[in-house]
Amino acid sequence: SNQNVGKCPVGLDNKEANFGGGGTKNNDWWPNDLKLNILRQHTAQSNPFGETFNYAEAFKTIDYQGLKNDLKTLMTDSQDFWPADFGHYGGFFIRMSWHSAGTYRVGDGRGGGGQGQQRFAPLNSWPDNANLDKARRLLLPIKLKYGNKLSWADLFLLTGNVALEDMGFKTFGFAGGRPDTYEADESVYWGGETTWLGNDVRYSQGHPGIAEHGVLDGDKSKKDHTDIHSRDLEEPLGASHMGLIYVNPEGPDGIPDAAASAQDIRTTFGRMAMNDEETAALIVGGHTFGKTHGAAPTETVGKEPNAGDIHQQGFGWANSYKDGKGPNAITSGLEVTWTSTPTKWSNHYLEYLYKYEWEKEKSPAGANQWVAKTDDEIIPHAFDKNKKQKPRMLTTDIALRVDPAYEKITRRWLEHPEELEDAFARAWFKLLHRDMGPRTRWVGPEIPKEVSIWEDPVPEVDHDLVTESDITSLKKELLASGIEPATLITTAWGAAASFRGSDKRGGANGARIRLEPQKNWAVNQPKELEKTLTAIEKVQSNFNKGSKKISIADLIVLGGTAAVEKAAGVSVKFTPGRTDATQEQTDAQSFTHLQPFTDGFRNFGTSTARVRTEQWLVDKAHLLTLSSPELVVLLGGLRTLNANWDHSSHGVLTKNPGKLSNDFFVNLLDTNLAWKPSDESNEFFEGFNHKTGDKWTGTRHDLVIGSHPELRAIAEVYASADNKERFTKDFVSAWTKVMDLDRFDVK
Ligand code: HEB
Repeated sequence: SNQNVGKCPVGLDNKEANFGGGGTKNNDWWPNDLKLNILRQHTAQSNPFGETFNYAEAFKTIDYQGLKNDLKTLMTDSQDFWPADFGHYGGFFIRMSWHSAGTYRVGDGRGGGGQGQQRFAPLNSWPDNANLDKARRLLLPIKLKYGNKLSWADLFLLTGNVALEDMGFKTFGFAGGRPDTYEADESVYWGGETTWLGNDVRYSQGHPGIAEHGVLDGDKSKKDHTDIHSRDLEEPLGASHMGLIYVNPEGPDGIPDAAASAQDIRTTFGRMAMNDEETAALIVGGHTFGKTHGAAPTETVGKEPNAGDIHQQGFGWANSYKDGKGPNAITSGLEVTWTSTPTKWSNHYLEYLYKYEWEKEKSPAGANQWVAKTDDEIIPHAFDKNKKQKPRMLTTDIALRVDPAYEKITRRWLEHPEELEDAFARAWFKLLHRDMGPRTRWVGPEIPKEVSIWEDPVPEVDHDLVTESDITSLKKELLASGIEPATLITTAWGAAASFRGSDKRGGANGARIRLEPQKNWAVNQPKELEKTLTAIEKVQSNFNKGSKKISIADLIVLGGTAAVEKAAGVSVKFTPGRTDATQEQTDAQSFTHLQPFTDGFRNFGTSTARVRTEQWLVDKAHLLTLSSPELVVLLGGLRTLNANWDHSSHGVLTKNPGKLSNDFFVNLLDTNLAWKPSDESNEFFEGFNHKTGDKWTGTRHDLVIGSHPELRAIAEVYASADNKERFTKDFVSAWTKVMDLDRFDVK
């Protein structure tokens, strides 16, 4: 009999449950275990569409105008379960879109609106996303109507765009094509804090947060202004607190210091790849619309969706203050309406910001906010046509006036609203599309013609592609060009493996490995790279003398592919069609974020302050969209190809370096091999096989393949006597996959 029968199961935690995946688990016993789970997310096992559904193709057939009309109708179709402020949901939906896209951070390209992640924890329950559960639910009828042709990811963003248009703003355009995921993305580091709105971890590595320096507001002698102005937000985070999209609206750590708040804004929006002008445009443009919600103290607000009761059906933040909605809604606890026309595009936000002087006040919920020093009651009430109010702002709004750089920009827009319009349109479009990758992934009738530099554009192919026989002769020339095969391989790898699946930037296309900053990255061995590129250019200029043309980007990949083919003894697929970008088409500063700290596949780099070498390896594999078998086969295979970044022999566990074989696995798993650390760092190791007398060296990248039970299990497959062919086949297909990661033009 079931011992739980008769007990109330509510409140039973997972560890206690004796079925359904309960019990004490590996992660409880060994929290430091290397996790591979991020390499097997979003597979057919969680996705009801399986593997074959092509969302972009489906979106192409949607009734786009019908969809936009439905969204426009919804804007003013106020629903009882969550009535629209001022009779228009526009502001609410803009906030939903912005919070969907705004989690993007350029440091690792993760976050962002590309997967519809706002439906899942933790994002669905972040304090900053309070009540957006209602915004998403308002969209459900439209989602169900358009079904497979419309992902939630696209819908969240398109809705914000349509909201802007419906309120009189001309947008820069819109592109669809973001397929949904069906589980939480576990790959994103949101911070190490265990409390909502905490920031004890993210600032603890650099300058401390001001919280530890006493209260800033009030006694000047007690405060340490230098710290707040220089506190270091850990990479790659883009928010000042756990559970916020960017910064605390009340000011740093809740302290209403607008100048200090500007610093936090600059840092966090910078992590989103926005400069001062883009940042100011987004905040000004966004807060031209809608209002904040803090009718009363927040005690009446219930738990977030992910902690909610089963009968709430995914809703959270139930509010028992009066009817808990409309004029009684409590979201941020702030109570501000910025402009006199919160459902119309205008320049009122800046007009008021500069027309009035501002003083601190507390919202009805007790939060720090600002009110105009005036008797002008010009702001409408969201639900009572007869009520008028004074203009109000958040500390982060005041920051746009007190910070000298933001002030310069916003004063110019005060005089030239058309420049604000242009800046906001562009910044908003960038916000929504930044993580989509090249425009070959974009679909729909509203794609702007104008190409932006942040798209990392590559020229279009303007010539006939090479034929099979051209490819054969070019391979011969590349192999005879005097460049070592191993160098051809590392160069091709270096170009292609700059790709990251998170925001789909990088990759071999564009041949940006020959441009700033990539050509100077240590991992790319700048001096040697220069020689290699010179030799490749020679092959190119010989070939391009004829009627056909080939790009450097194609030749870089073809060189590596030819070398792999020779080393493997089987043919390796090559898909031409890459083009070469210019330095002018390349935002060098923005590309610095793609520089790898480590690349285990080239045996480059070691642990950093917060990340073990092998965790970097898994992280890199995730950015390359590799599965764990692909990680293992590529690493082991590349070692036998002698493809270490610095030509070291770490992990080259073969007597025949340069020949593709499963020797790495065979030798690593040899029972007679014993390793010991070769220095204090515990990063480098010496191996001695007391039976064969072989001596090897290796790094943590190499040894983790033999020590982690799951990676080892895969290594055993590739070491098996009957799997030599499988090994070669799997290596070659993983190699081709990496070479073509950025080829959305042919996928
Ligand atoms: Fe914002 C709202 C904050 C930015 C748009 N905002 C809001 C709020 C807050 C905030 C607190 C309220 C919520 C409630 O409901 O209560 N923001 C903020 C901050 C920042 C921002 C701190 C940074 C500085 N925004 C932003 C941006 C945008 C926006 C960028 C866009 C573009 N918001 C917005 C809107 C709203 C808000 C539209 C309204 C909503 C409604 O109406 O509902």
